[in-house]
Amino acid sequence: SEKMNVETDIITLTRYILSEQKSKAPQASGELSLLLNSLQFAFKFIAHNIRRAELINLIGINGSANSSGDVQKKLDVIGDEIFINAMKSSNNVKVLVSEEQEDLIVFEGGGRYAVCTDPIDGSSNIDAGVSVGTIFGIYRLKDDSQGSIKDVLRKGTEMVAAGYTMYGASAHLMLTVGGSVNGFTLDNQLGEFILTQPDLRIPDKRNIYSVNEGNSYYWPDNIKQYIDDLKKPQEEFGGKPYSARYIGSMVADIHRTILYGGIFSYPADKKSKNGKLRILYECFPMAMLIEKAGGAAVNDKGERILEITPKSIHDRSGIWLGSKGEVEKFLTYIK
Ligand code: AHM
Ligand code: MG
Repeated sequence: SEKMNVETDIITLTRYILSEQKSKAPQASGELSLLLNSLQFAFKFIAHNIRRAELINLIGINGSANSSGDVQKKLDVIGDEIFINAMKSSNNVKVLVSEEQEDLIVFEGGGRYAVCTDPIDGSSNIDAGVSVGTIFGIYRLKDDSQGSIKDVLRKGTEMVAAGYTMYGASAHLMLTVGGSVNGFTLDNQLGEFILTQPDLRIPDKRNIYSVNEGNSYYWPDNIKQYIDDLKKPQEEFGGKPYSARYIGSMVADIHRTILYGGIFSYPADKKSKNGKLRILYECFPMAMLIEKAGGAAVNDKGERILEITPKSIHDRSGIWLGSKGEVEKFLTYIK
């Protein structure tokens, strides 16, 4: 008979979620597991549409205008709709905050969780084929909550889970449900996320910095000084200076930072007085992932990002995150 080298006992995301629930919270109702299952459906559906959109753009599958003359929806709108529908039908989400929605959404019925998301972050990069992603953070509602803005205007330390899915050559999901960080890769043929990077740890140091230096004219002096110093030969890195790496798509820049180490930043400056990145669905989930992987995440004052309490759902913050040693070096530049 034919012999094949096939792994027959792979760990899918569903299997991982169920075994986590069994081992860490045997008494749990399974609501979070069901919610995570709805999330993974949203990721697959968005990934599918991003792949299709690339083809449609390149070879014009539908022609420039479709036959009924409908205006074709932009990918961020499609992503937002997919996400909202998946969360609504999961029956376990009461409150949803989306970058694409000015107000929070409260679902009738709903469940015991609040989800904050940027459904397609970095969408300005899509036409160039650069990776974009979905970022998400999850809170459990307080026992007496009926579902309101109070459920999400909380410290990041109160999140029960967070992560992102990056849509590149394949879709990569990085997830923490409070313990370690695990990486999953979508097998398109199987339609399953497979555990490919268990218990990810970010390197303690690495000579890579990731920031939009085009804004440096507007930076305060201490940030200019810090970045200038990184360009000098570094004794601890064999005399080499830092390398600059900036994709301009947060998920892709954070993905590299988790895997290789280094520091990523989007500071506040004279032009963007509160920074650019949003606390609830950009800064918090990435900060939780980075911390759970052994790194650090602070704001421009050097305060821990996850200790901030946002005042409104679209609040922004300056952010510095990555390898612990790199964030500590940055902190020495703050008076
Ligand atoms: P968006 O939510 O409008 O897509 O903006 C967020 C993106 C991040 O992915 C990325 O880190 C940042 O904006 C890049 O901004 P800039 O082009 O100013 O460097
Ligand atoms: Mg965004």
